[in-house]
Amino acid sequence: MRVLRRTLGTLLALAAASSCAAPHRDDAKPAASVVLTPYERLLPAPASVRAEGPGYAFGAGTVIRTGGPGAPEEVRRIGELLAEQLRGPTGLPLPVVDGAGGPGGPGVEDGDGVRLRLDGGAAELGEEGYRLRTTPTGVTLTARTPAGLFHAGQTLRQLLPVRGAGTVPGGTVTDTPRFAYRGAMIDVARHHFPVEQVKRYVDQLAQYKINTLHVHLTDDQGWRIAVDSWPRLAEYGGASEVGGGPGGSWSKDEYRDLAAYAADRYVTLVPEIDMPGHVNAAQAAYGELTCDGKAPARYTGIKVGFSSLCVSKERTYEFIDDVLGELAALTPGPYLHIGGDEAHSTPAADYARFMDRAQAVVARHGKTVMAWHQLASARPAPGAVLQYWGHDRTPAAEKAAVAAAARAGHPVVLSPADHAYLDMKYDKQTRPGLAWAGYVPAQRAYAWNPGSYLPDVPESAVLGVEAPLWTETISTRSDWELMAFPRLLSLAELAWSPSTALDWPAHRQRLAAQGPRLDAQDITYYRAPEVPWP
Ligand code: TNX
Repeated sequence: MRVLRRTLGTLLALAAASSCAAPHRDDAKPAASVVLTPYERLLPAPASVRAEGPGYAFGAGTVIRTGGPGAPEEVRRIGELLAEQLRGPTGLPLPVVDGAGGPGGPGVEDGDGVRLRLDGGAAELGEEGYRLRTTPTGVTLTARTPAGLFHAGQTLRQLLPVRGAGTVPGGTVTDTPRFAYRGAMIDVARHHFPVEQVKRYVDQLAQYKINTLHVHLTDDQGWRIAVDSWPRLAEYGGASEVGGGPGGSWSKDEYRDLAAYAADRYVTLVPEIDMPGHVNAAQAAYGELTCDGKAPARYTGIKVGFSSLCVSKERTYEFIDDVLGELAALTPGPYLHIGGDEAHSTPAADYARFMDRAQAVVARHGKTVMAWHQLASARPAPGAVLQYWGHDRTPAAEKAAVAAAARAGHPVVLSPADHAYLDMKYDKQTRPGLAWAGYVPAQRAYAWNPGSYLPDVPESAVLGVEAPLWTETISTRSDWELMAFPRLLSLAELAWSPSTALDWPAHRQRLAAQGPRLDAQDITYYRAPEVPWP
């Protein structure tokens, strides 16, 4: 038996010494494109691959089997979704059958095809891991949880050709994620986007095993979610956006529909109501939310840090209780994000006082607080998750406050702006985007190690990573995708793959191999010059 654990790094005999992409090496230069095997193309790189024996050829008779009698309905649903995702590219009918009713005959579970199996005993696969085993009779996906089965299906998609049926090579992929929180964020406040566009992003994220979508729902320029007890928030506060466009907002039914769509793809939504700053749209709708009681005009520029809720007014806390209460009821996931960034118009003592009360409101509604890392310098509540968004030039004291919070048990999500911000321009030619944290070329998105990025924040304190996309300069689907792709894929790999698999020369080949898949899905992406696109 030939046991093979090929990382592309070894294959290319490049950078054998590096376990993580180093930022300043020659490999920013263009590379030649290399033809990869299907296993080598997988992105994020799996934890382990053993290529072995002949593979399974998809054909007209291939069925998707979702288990015998007693298999949970959820497995059936995962099988249906996988079939849908595979039918287009393969051109095959791919009926979904349960073990008892398939062409293999009554009681037969082991017929040819794709088999989905939940195995509660597969402890080594954890909460989201899976095994994908391919022999000439079929492909068996095994996981301890439905989420793991779903991820296995996404791996299978990548093992098949971009177009046509093809053969999945023989062997076994055994794969578990490095981090539990693998996130992206979309700012629907600076520009309004319809739920349909966000669903499209959910599909793109899930494909690369990203499991969290943080939705920045409110900011100075717009309030995008209906709140029954304060209807003018969405009606008036939603009718604006950067640049003076009409804006818009989502009804609760639309939000529920999005949350359910995401949940079906094992993506959890983290809704954010940013406070005590970034609230001009709310104050424009309700003057009582300011200290002097006067509603400001709506704002369509891109400055930050000028608005603040009135910390000394009780009405402020009735407002956040109503808003967070309604949002908690809409939210299946554990977290409510309460922002807390750039509160430049809120004195530090007021900020801490306000955040104490806001965190208590979140807890009262049964959710866990998530906030930008400025909360670390106030008083984060037990269990609160801090999202770090600093960069190379962030003062050491600010990083130290995050490290101290991590030591006190606060999980940290890393979104370093000079690596993970998808709204930073790739270079000076990039038309959309900002550059306050510097340019973020494709390689830079990959060139950091979340496990050792922040001084004194050990990997064990890192819940995961998130790639935010702020939309001050982004108002179309194609600009959104242009900024996200390919950098989002690099973040996805940092979040999922073991640190030993991280290697830029290999990763850029994997990125290149995704190009035709992105093309086939009509996803706009930046043809980053460091990547040897075919
Ligand atoms: C900083 S990141 C912000 C946002 C801006 C973004 C633009 C963060 C927590 N606050 O308000 O949209 O920069 O890159």
